[in-house]
Order: sequence, then C-alpha cells, then structure tokens
Amino acid sequence: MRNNKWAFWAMAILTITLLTTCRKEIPSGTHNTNSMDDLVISPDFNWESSMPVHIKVSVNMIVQNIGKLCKISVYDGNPSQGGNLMTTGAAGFDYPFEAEWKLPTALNLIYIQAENDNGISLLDSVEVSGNITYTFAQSMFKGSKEMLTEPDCSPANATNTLTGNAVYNLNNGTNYYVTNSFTGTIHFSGSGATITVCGTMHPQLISGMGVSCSIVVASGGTFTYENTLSMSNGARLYSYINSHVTLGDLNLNGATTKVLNYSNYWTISSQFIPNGILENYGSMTMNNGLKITSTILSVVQSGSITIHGDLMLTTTLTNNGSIEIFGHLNLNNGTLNNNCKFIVHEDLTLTSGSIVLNGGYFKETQSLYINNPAVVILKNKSLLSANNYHQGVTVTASGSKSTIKATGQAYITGTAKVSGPIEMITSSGTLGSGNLSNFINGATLASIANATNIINLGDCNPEGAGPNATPPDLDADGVPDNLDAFPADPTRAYINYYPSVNVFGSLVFEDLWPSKGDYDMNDLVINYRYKMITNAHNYVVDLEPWYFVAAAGAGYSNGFGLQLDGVLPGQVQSVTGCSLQNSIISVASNGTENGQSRAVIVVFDNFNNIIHRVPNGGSFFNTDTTYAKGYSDTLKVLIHFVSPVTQASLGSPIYNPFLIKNMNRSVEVHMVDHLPTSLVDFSLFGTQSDDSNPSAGRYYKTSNNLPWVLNLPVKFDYVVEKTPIIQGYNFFANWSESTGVSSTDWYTNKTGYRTKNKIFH
Ligand SMILES: [Ca+2]
Ligand SMILES: [Ca+2]
Ligand SMILES: [Ca+2]
Repeated sequence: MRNNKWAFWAMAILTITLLTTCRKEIPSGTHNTNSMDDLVISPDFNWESSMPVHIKVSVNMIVQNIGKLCKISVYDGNPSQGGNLMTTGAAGFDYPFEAEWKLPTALNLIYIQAENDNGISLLDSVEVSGNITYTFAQSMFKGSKEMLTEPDCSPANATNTLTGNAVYNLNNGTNYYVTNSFTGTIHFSGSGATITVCGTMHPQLISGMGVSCSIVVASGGTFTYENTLSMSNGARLYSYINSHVTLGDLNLNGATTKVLNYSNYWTISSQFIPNGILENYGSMTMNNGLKITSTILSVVQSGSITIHGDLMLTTTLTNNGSIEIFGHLNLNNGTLNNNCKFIVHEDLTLTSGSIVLNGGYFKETQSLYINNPAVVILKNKSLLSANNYHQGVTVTASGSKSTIKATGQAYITGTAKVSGPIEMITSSGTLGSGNLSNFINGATLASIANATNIINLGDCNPEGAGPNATPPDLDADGVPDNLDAFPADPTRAYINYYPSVNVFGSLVFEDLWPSKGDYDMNDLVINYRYKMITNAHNYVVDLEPWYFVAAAGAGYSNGFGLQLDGVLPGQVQSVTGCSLQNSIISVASNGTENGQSRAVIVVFDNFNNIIHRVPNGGSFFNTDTTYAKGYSDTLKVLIHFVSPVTQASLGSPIYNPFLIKNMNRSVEVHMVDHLPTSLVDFSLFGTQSDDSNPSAGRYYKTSNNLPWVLNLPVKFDYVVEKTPIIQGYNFFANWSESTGVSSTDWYTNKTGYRTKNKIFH
C-alpha cells in the first residue's frame, strides 16, 4: 500500500508539474514578479498554508464492547520515526473520534494510531486530501500485529497482467497481476510464480500450484474460487486487510504450505483441514467446520474465526483472538489453550483432551459437561461461563483468582472438586447438586449478584464477572487509566497540540493597516503552539496557547489578542498568563475582554513588555542582521471553560488571532476574512488600502486581494527588514497566484526555494 501510495503521489506531482509548466505558457497565469502589487490573486484565496480538515476515525469494535473506549492519536509522521503528535482522543463502538484540525498543505501523509487498554496498538498512514475519514478494519485482539508491507498494485509495477477469460500458463519466477477482472484458467507450472490480485479474480480453474507459488490478494482485491484450491508444499495464499477471499475448498498438501490472512472477509464453504501453516490476524468464516490435526505445522490465531459446524481438535491450538462455534467442539485428546475469547453455541460434553484458560474467556451458551478424563485448568483471572454447568471431574486453578459462572444452575457430581483460587457463581448462589465440601484449596461459592471476584470486561471478555467489571479507570471517566493522560481527573483525558507537540507555528504581520506596508511581513512575528486538553467526549476543557515574539520590525508598540468566534465571553471560566501592563485593556473577572460579543483574550497589550533587547540593538527587534538577537518571554496562556466546549463550536486552531495597532484598541489586524472584535472602529474598513466589505464577509484584503497577515504551520524564517516576502521566497508568487494549489511547500527550505541573503538569520 505504501509503495502504491508513493507511486500515486509521484504521478500526482508529475501531473501537477506538467500542468504548472503548461500554465507558465498561458499569459494570464503565473508570471515572474518581484512586486507584491503585480500579483494576480483570486478573491477566494485565504492565504493559508494549512488546510482545515475534519478528521473522523472509527475503530472496528465488536458489538459486545459497547462503552469501551480506544485512544486515537494523529501524528504528522510515523511516530516510531520521529513523527509528532497532533490531535488525540476517544473512539468506541459506533462512536468515531472526530476533530476539527488544520494540516500543513505541504504534508502528504498523516499517521493514525489506535490503542486499547490491553496494550494493542494499530497504526496506518493516510493520504491527506481534504477531510480525513478512516476506519481501522482490523480487530484489536491480544495477538494483533502491524500489517506487512502491502503489495504494489500501481500501474507502473503491475505490468504483467492476467485479464479476461483467457488461459494462462504461468512461468516460474514471474510476477503476474490481476488489476481489472480475470475469469479464465490458470496453470502454474510447478514453482515460483506469484499472482497478485489487485482487482477481481474469479477463475474457472487453477492447477499446478506447487512449490513457492503464491496468490496474494491485495487490499481492495477480490479472489473467488468455487472449486478446490490445491496448494502443494511451499505454496502460499496471502490476503491483506480489506481484501475478499471466497473459496469452495482449500487443500494444503504439505507442511510448508501457508495461509496468511489479514482480511475481515475470508470465507470457505467446505470443511477446512489446514495442513501446513495457518496465520490469522483478520476474520475468517468457515461454513462447514474446522479440523485441526497433528498434520498442521503451526497455527497463529490472533484474529477472529467464526465456525458454522464443528471444531475438531486432535492436537494443540492456542487462541489469542476470538473463536465462535455454532456447532460442537470435539476435543479428541486435543488441547485448547485459550488466552482470549472462545464461544460455543451447541451443548458441549468434554470426555477427553484439555482446556487451559489463561486470562481467557470460555463461554458455553447452553450446557457444559466436563467428564473424566477431560482436564480443565483456569489461570489468572479467567472466566468459564455456561448456562448450565455440569462438573464430573476436578477443575483446578492457579495464579490470580478465576471465576466459574453458571447463569442457570451448576451441578458438581461424584468426588469432583473445585480446587484453588476460584469463585463459582450461580444465579441463586446454590448448587443443583453438590455442596461446600466440593470446594477446596480456597475455592468459594456465591450468587452472581454477590460475586466478589472481578473479571474485567475487555476485547477478549464481553461478559465479565463481579462488581464494576470494567478495566481500571480510577476517575471513572470511561477512559482506562493507561490511556488517560489525567487518570485521577474525570474532567480531563487527552492532550492535543497544534501544529504538533514539538512544532511551533508562526503568525507574521504588517502593521500599517488600513494602509498597506512594505510586505516584509515582520512588523510582528509571533511563534505559537496551542495545547488543547480534551475530555472523554473529545470536548475541549482547557485551551493553553503559548506565544512568544520572534521579531518586531516596527516603530509601533503593537499588542496581540485572540478571539474565539464560536465562544461567548460567559463560557470562559478563567484566563491566566497574559501580559496587560499599559492600561488600555478592560478585562472582566473571568479574564476575557469587556465589551465583546464573543470571547476575546488579549494576550499582550504592548510587545515591548515581554521582549528583551540586546543593549544598543537598534529600534527594530530581530529583523536587522547588523545587531545581535534579543529574546522574548513565552506567554503561557491558560483558558479554562465553564463547561467543556465542542470542537465544532470552537473551530479549528488557531482560531482568530489579531494584532492591536500601536495601543489603539480600535484598530485590529486579522487574517483575511476573519471577523474583527466588537471593539474595532468599523469606519476604517474600506479606507486607504483596505478593501474590506463587512456586509459580504470580506475583511482585511487590499483591492488586489493581498493580506496583512500570514499564518505558517512552522517556525517561519521571515525576511530581513524592508524586503518584500516575495523577494525572499522564490515560489511565493507561484503559490499565491495559484490560490494555494501549486508550491504548497513554498515556505520550506528546499534547494532553490529561498533567496538566502534576504532571509533573516
Ligand atoms: Ca480515566
Ligand atoms: Ca481522566
Ligand atoms: Ca513591514
């Protein structure tokens, strides 16, 4: 999938490059200019280098896990390779994680992670192109693991294709692809050929699938074969997530044949007897039973298996995922090690073999009979649950206490004992046969209502036992302790960062509004990082923006504020961390500015109060390279809301920041088309160079649509004093004249992007 995506982007970039090249030949398109006034800018351009996105992430939780929360985290790169955390929060059954966010337009891929309280973590990358909607298809059982690298289905790679209903004799050592539809006949010639199914393969016949022959069903691919697929030693059938495999029958003839499945749609009609190697991390459905005998070399069962018919086990099977049987379980001297979920729907009589539960859940929905010489062992908080429970042989336990639960009645017969750390619970607290003398070595009996032993609910155990059978959640906010950034605070759960945990963004201003300036965009340069604390509902509890002044190439004593357009002043409980020292701001007791219809927080009224200039450093601050650099205090603003605020009403960061011109409270400079506050002098709009039209929602643009403010998702290297930004950044004109479509990474430091001597160092 990754290779595929890169190939796609390579094509996309090539296409854009070609379009751009063509565009240069069109007279009205991009032209070389050093003057901002010569730019031809669309009135619709928002001048943003970040794109507002709605992020929606769903997890594939089983129905029984209603109420259980996973943690979703979104990174700007692979977190194992230095990617930074951006936004995070909760997702559950039918409860997607949703966030209002902005992503840098130069960012092509984001990484999304899902974690549950069992320590299971899934990770995938997602292309950025508008709003993000993603579903984790893989279930989150104990043995889940990260996907292998997906096959490359790109047209550049998949050149050797099988199509139509033709007959193909495959050559050894050759890779074939089904990219569209194939309904013909395939003759493997014994060894080494691989078919990768990217489209739909529904063949009439497949023969000769011998040593090292492979069928690989890629994501989005479908492989349907109603006949018997016979695989000789070393042959492989691999299926990836979101692929579909439907087989009539499957013969694995030899110890090193291998079936590897990540798909949630893998179905076989006949009884499946897997010789060789079976690894399942997805969901498999077997419509006529499963028989696991000693001819199998190894089984890894970490996904979900649904069996219509019987499961026959004559060897050892270890289950780390979910197995649900609608027929019978036949243990013919086989051993079932169950570490996760195992459900049987027909009556079950055990007369041989062993069942060992280790933190596992075993459910018989009807009647369970355990008779000599069958062995049942419970370890470490296991739950053995049946409707009617008949125990004719001693059941032992070890480790932390396990529970045997009979939702109907329990019968202990003969000399059978319940031995060791076990609490047996029945609906009445009594037995249909047997008495307390059957309970030895610490075993106890209670009613379900009065159970004391707690077996937590989880992915493996949808039933649980005992009081408050939920995962540890100290503050009871629904977010398990190990996923809760505030495990002792029920009002807070997650920490989000904008642009990301280790990245500061930049706001760069011209301050002569309503006159236009020199477009060096350094009259005030503010670096920011916003931290948002959210609760279990993904509502924002606290907003903690940090700001510092990187530069101020200005003669004015400018201030800086933040308007939250979707928040009323009364929704703010408190504000701390601002610098208001020149008595020009009237602040209410909750820290918001008085006289405002929306919540406004003035961060500083005069930047001179928070910067530290070097002695004799000149009147401008950090824009003149002939002087040493000064530094700024970092204002760590903390805005706490009366009630948590939805992300939808708050909007995407960085909300609506603005400059206050030279301590004149009635003059503000905002990003284009952002609302001024209630305190501005509206008579200034449309005067001098300003071409705002408040009644049309047009604000802070010149008649040729130039801005007074730019917002960058990085610590921006601004230009030196009196140099128009267009002369420092060589693709600024291309970017802005293309309405932000081309040169989306104009602000980065790639070779040839900057005129170095015009950038402040
Ligand atoms: Ca919690
Ligand atoms: Ca909490
Ligand atoms: Ca300027």
